[in-house]
Amino acid sequence: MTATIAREGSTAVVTVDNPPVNALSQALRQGLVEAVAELDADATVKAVVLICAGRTFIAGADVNEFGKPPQPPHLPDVVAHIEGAKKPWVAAIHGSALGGGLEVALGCAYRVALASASLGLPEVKLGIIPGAGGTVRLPRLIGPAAAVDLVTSGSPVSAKKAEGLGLVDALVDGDLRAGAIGFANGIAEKPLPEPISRRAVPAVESGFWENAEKAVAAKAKREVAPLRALASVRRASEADFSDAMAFERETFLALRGSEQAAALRHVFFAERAAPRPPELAGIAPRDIRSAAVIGGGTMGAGIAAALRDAGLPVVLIERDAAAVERGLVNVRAIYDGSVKRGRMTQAIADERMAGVTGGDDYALLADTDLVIEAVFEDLAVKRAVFEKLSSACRPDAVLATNTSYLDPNAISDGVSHPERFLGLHFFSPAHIMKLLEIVPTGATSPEVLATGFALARLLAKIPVRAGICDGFIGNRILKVTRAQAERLLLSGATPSAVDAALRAFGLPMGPFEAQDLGGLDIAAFQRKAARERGDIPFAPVAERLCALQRFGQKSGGGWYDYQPGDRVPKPSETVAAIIAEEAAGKRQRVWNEADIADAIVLPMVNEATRILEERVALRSADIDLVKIHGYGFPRWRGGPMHYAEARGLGDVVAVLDRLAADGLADPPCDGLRRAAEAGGFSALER
Ligand code: 3H9
Repeated sequence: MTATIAREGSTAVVTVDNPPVNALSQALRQGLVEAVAELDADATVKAVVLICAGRTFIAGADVNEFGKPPQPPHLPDVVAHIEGAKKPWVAAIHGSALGGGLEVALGCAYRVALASASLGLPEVKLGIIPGAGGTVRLPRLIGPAAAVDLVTSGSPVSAKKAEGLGLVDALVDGDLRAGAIGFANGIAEKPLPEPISRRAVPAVESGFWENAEKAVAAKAKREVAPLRALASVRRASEADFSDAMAFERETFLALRGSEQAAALRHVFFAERAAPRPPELAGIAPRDIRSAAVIGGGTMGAGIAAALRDAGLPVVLIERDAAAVERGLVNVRAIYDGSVKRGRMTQAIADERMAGVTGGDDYALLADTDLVIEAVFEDLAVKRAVFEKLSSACRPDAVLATNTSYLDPNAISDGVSHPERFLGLHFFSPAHIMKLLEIVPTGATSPEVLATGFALARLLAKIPVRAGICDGFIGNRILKVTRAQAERLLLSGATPSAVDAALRAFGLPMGPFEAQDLGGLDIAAFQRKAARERGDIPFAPVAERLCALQRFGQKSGGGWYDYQPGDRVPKPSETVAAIIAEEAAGKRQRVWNEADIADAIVLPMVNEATRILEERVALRSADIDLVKIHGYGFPRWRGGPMHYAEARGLGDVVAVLDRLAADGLADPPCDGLRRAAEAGGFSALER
């Protein structure tokens, strides 16, 4: 039974119990309709409390049902039944009331909530809009402006804020069930409030909708759902209830079958699968109650802040007192920035900072549970750090390297108790970026690997297990992206054309703008190391720019020129001249946006397929998460692997074959051809 009824005097309590998150499955929808009918018919019942078992109120429609034909009773009808009930229903909210869950609550006569609860309509994050009256009832209850915010952002609000908006009638302290029953008893004898569907929408000032449309469009870029959600709220504010409901439902159903919704659903499930690799099921992680970071540069300071934000006390170790001081200043700068941007109060920043201590003596780490090394990318330097850690730390302390290019097996050579060592590859800025590549060595124990995943959960990061190769998953693909971008320059494209094409594809910036922002020197350093290993990196133009000290924005020029104090990229004659020299004698062609995007994105897919075949990544969805959370690949495209599958792997192979024939990309690898024949990458996931 997904909805059961109990009696508390004249109040009935309907308890929804549909783990894990009380999603509105067909059985639950049916159960709610039956509960309304039963309680309407029971003259002893004066009011009804709708409450949920488990960790949350109803978290929405069942996303697993989205690919299938809708089964009756449909949610709008369920909500209408509740709204039309003869007794007042009181939604008692804990955890999250999201999507269809909030729509059910809007059908209730009243809503009460624990202060810790949150309420929202996150549908746009799944590429859809609310489909059971959310866009129609919300403006009637809280006014169009607040409704637009909630519906188009998809972000939930706290119960306290919801109370201020009029979305929640009362906050309950302590026992939600008892508080809700008390509330229900208090309103049981009052006349039923007017159903939200019959209320009028407050008027808006002139120009409101036009301004809202501009603001939403600017934020949504090429995401379809937010503007459609806005249109639905507008319709709800301008048309009668039933007309607006029909408009909302039609839009919901059309978007549900869209490519963007499929991509966003793919990411939704990938994000939930990532923290729980099946091979670690049942393996208990080690306890992490304290942490240390070795190295207080940009990366180390960011990692320290990430650990501290998760509530851990952090020790920052540097070479000497002056370096310790610089490291602490770097951490402080992160918190100052957060205060300035309004992300935290000064008091919280001070409290966080008070939990970060610095020192140059490894003896401070005698009782630390986790140490993350983030020193200079040099094997000898890193090995020296781990030699000291081997003797300074407890034998069960987890030791991690944040290397992005070096081989963790080589770094851990000589570490005592090597089963406690692993790679934890953070992305910069480490306190903000969601991605964490977790890289076990041959010796890492399952328990320590599980600790890496548990840490990711603690830090609210998306963990992806990566095998050992040059650049792991993300940077290995990035190398191909950059090489492709230069190939295009030598065949007739310009940096600004390439960047514009990738932005049009949906990335926040193109590869050349991104290099100018991050600095060309880091990649140059990595290419030097690669050459020393016998590799032949392809970056003819970037090498010449570095030789001219054109390292990007920080040196006043890189792929573009910059005016002093200005970050606006201007096409550079110097760069154009270098490109022309390097391109001399090579076949030139005319590039359009779509062809440029193909010539960058599809070789990424090819390299990612090799990564999958070599089991450097275990699932193609993991690669999607790496690109979305580490490199700005548009979420609404589902990541490169989902994009390739949705487009058709046969087409991807054909385009790569054509590019390869013109010398503009590697031919498709065998794995990609096999996946194309099999109809998907799952054929390569063993
Ligand atoms: C909607 O409602 C449309 C309506 O307007 C119109 C209808 C007509 N369905 O996140 P967690 C699973 S659209 C099915 O790790 P947490 C999830 O896959 C929906 N399954 O937990 C995972 O499964 P597993 C709008 C769902 O405690 C397990 O639950 N609603 C759904 O960290 C635990 O998930 C949303 O978008 C679902 N809707 O966070 C809400 N939700 O264990 C999406 C979760 O097998 N959900 N699962 O891997 C969330 O934001 C979080 O799950 C929540 C709990 C905050 C509720």
